[in-house]
Amino acid sequence: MLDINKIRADFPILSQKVNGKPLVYFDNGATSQKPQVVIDAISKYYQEINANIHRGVHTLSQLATDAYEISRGKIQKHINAEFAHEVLFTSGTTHGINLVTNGFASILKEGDEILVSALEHHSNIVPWQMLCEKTGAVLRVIPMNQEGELIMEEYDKLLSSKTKIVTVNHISNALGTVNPIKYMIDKAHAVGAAILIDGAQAVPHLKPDVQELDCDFYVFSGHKICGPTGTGILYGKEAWLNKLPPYQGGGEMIKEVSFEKTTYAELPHKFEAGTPNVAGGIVLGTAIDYMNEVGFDNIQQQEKELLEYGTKRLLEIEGLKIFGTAKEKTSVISFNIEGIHPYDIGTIVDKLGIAVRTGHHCAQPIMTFYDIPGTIRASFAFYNTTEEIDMMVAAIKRAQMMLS
Ligand code: 7TS
Repeated sequence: MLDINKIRADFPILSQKVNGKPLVYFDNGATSQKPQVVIDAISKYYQEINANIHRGVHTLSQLATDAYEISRGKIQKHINAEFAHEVLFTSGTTHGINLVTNGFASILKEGDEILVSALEHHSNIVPWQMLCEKTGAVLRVIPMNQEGELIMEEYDKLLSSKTKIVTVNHISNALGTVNPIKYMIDKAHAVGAAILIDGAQAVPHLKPDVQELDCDFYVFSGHKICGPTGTGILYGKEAWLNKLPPYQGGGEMIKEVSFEKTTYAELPHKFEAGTPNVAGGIVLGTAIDYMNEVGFDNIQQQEKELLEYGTKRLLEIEGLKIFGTAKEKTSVISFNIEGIHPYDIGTIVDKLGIAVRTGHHCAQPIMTFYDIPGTIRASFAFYNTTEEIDMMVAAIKRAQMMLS
């Protein structure tokens, strides 16, 4: 069991007041808060070893390079990648997806098909649409049902020899649905298609095993797992990363440059042009260490309780409807209250110290499916408590009284 008070003491921001009220932070789907070890590691890096990496022979450059590569190794181990060079540092999930779609521009032909799920965040829709525009490939959508689950019979029907790549999130940011990705990966491979898993909302809750999953690409952001903003990871199978062309040209991604011809560096450097976010990459390793110290079993146990308690308490509110009632769900609750715009509730509860997200959550097609302008989303992390849920419920009831 988690010692929740001890965990909360690791996060200085959680003891702050917002608008004169104790902060209740339920916007973890947007970004997680940072523990003191992560905050300290950032200043320690700049105080002690700041230097550019993979270049100077001088001591600081070597220290920074070593720390960066040690962090890559930690992430490799965390997701169980076969090789460290399959783990690419990016600026986040969006960057990782764009790197892959950019690479597929040289692979896809007119009439090839890309399957995208109905549950995606815009960052896993728009880059594929841009790829279709470039190549003449066709985007097909794996539909969802009222519960917010993808319909696997429809997925099976959509798959064909025309399918070149499938893209789906591990967990939906707007509804919390956990998708049956192992099934989807195996089915994609059965027709010879590649598959990308957007793990942005999964890695805060679980440890993905990319070898067991056998996915071709797995992307996530560092800032949602207690790490710094501007960090992220693209895992790609070695064979795919060797096949894809570089994303950006520049320093550090080359073997040799002449005006006649340039040859590219080996993995992972081929995809890491320019000076990277050195501090961020190193500290992402610190964040992953922290999450593992807390323990993913503990994290899941705490979040399961929050999901169950939160669902029960929220449903006590008259006229409240939850969107996303999948059997497999993580600690995200999206809801609306009859006759009240989600934005109005969000604004009032903020005045009472409660941070929730309102709107379409960068997943407009889901809102269109339910024919709603948006939802109020409470997304819980392991450092949240049932007492905080009580505070949110009281604040929502107050907002409801004021608005009706
Ligand atoms: N994919 C999913 C499933 C996400 O939830 C997000 C961010 C992204 C991709 C993009 O990640 P980024 O780090 O590159 O921006 N989701 C959210 C959210 O739900 N609220 O704010 C950001």
